[in-house]
Amino acid sequence: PNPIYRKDYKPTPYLVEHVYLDFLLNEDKSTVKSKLSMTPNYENSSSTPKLELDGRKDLTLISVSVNGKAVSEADYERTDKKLTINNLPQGKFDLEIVVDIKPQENTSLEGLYKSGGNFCTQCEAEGFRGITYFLDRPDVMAKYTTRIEADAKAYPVLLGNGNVLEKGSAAAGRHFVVWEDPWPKPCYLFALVAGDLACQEDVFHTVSGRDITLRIYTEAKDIHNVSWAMDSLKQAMKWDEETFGLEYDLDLFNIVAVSDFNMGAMENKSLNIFNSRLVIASPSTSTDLDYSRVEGVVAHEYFHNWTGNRVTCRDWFQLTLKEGLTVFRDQEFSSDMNSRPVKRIEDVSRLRTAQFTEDAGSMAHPIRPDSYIKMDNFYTLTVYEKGAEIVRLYRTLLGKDGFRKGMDLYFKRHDGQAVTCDDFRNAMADANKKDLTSFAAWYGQAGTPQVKVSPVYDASGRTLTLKVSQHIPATPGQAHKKPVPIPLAVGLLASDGSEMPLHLKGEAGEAATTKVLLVEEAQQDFVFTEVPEKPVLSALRDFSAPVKLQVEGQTDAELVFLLAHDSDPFCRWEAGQTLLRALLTTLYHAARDQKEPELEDRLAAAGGVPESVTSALGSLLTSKDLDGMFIAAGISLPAATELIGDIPNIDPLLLHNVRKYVVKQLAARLRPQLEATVKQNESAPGDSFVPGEFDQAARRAVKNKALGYLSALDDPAVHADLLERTRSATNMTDQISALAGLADSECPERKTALEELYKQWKDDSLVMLKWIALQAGANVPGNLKNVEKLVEHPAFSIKNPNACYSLFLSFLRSAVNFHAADGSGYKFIADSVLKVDKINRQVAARIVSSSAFTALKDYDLERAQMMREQLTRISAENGLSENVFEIVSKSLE
Ligand code: BAL
Ligand code: ZN
Repeated sequence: PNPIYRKDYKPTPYLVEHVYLDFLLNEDKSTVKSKLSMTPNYENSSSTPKLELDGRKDLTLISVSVNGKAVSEADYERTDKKLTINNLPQGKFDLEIVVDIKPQENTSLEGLYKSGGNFCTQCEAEGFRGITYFLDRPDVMAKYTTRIEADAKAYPVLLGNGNVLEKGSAAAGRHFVVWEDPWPKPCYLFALVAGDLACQEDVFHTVSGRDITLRIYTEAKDIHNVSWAMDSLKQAMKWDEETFGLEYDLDLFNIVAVSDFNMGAMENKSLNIFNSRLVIASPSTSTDLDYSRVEGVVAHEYFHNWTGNRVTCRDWFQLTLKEGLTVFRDQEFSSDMNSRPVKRIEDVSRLRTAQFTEDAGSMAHPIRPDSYIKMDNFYTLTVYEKGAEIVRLYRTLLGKDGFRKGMDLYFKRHDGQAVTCDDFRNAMADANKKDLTSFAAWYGQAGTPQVKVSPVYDASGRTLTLKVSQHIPATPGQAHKKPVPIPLAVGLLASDGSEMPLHLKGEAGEAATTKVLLVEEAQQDFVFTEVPEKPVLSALRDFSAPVKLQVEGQTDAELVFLLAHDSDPFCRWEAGQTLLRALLTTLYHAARDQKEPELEDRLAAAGGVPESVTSALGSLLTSKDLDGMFIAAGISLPAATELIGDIPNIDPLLLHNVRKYVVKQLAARLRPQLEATVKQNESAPGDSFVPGEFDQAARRAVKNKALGYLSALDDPAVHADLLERTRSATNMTDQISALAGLADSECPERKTALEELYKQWKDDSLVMLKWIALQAGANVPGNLKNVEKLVEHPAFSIKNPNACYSLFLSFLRSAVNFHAADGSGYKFIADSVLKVDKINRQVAARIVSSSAFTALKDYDLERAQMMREQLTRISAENGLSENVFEIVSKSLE
């Protein structure tokens, strides 16, 4: 397969003004008739350019005609991917194409397919070409009219984009609806749903006084569990009006939940289609985390109506233009709805545990990639999460008002257009009269910048000099990098824990207690004056840039001090994490080079867990001024993936065992405090679960985190308590947390709890996903045989993306079993990828790209070699998808 390059972008020679689609949906085959009003987009010339339409080989072409006249076979060519039409007339013309498709056989879940007996679509990025031949690229924006016809009994609900223009009956018990979308859009935003669905309806009054009808559709059994999604939608609509002055632009907004969906959800114009796990929520089946995800994703898709739909991307390389910006918007929304510090910590954790790894592996790419083989492989954490961090940089530098001015100008200039990341940056720059040219480097370079800060205090001159340097490691295809502009937010703490007023040399103005330094060079000094005593530096406040920070000479005592006193909640949390990362690294190194005595004894001999760390975490745990969510995050150990890459040729099993040792030590020493925490945060009998109620959720979070620590003690009394909790829990957060506490122990309670949960929830597919994930990710030695059995279990279906993600992605997180020394875990994943690839290439590609296979050079030589063997085996497979090929071939380079 050939890569597509960003530098090769060319406008299309033809545009489409209007698209008329007629879908005749049937069980054996469905017919799609399209009528396209084409307009020339080329320089006048005597001959007309050829029209190359995208398509898939499973389209059965029935007819092509231009201006009502059949195109002769001599005037068009077909390949597996294109329909090329020659000798077109000058000026505007109508093109009519009829194809047959078989949605019922479409297991890729791209284009038109069936889920749970209903028809639905997924067109982003390039699914529309599986429905009919078209200019399937985002810079072709057209108005759509869609007629949908199907059997009235089997498919009473027929949904499309926009407003209903007409509806009625058709012959043989069929019916039809015609939808018209007045807003021009690219075809990736086209959607259709036909099914037997229940509906919950509500209304939103806009700021200008219009009433918008809101409808959520699900299978009948789930419709009573959509209130949270509906409330989230209304909150998001209100927030976007208040925060960005953005009002909804149609009279109807539909959400449909389907159970087979590759992504989380899709922002099709006025007809969002959602993975059911991000719509359906009830206290007994959904965790607090599920609730917050539903809230965030419902908002995210709604926000796309402006950032993505009204202003879209010129080409797919610009994906972060809409995704980075919309993730930033949903993060801000969730921060305003809940706890801002906790949301920031969650987002940074996700970035660090997964995006930093991606940015250091074989698939590393800039937020605006330069090339791709399959665009589907670039819906990544880099494009989304790092992209959001880059948007946040503008906000940090320009302030809230400056950022809003930039957004206003962006919409003023580009509403109705398909544009680039440069257009966004220019709007930010022009609205604020700032030169932001250097920010282009963030869009073009992959890799996580490593920033070093050396604070030098001069007591006689009362100055503090921060010597700052930055370095971006080489990534595939990019050996040398230039510096990027890094806003580095800093504060200085006095010995009593108070914040010093900051005076930056060469800068006038009010002395604030947080200062944003703009680091633009490879090395730069910043001097603070009037610094009365040697301060403790608090750096990268609120995680002001997506970088890895190292403060030279920082002592454990300073970190403990920051953990106790920093006024910046992110830095307070980060101090604890830095302390723990250093501890894990030290212990890992101490244990690595010897085989004897037993690991625990070696770790103890190396100093074990120092009292200073234990007491710092103990103070956090018992703090009265912090909420439970923050405490839970504060006492959590950094994920193993945060250390992989920093420790060369890591042995993942040893790291896992070191982590386990630290958890057990902390649990043993802090047992009284942990037990007290559990007791203080138990919900009182009769307390009812209130979705979105922060205090309740915070209490559950810290209680369950404490129980998680206690479970590491391998104490039969704790196991019995956890089993009892799985039985008596009144909400899924508590029930699944208790089960998770048992999942890694080889105790009899584990088996009982798993069996009981299955019995209780076997008819609820969303709970079954949790049940599968817990077992697949367990670190019980020899668990692979259980995971292999799970693949055959009735609760699992290899055709369902959610089930695959729950099983295979969770298995990838099991250090003990995925990284088993005999390579059996690697083989299992390779076998599974090959199996899934024949059904659903996007899901198969996601499994490989989430695996350590893409970072095999970070692992010990034996494991790296075994991973390479499995990748080679996958790459040799006949008929391998381009999706999997791209990831595997890059990982083998
Ligand atoms: N556009 C694909 C799904 C999402 O990011 O909203
Ligand atoms: Zn999105």
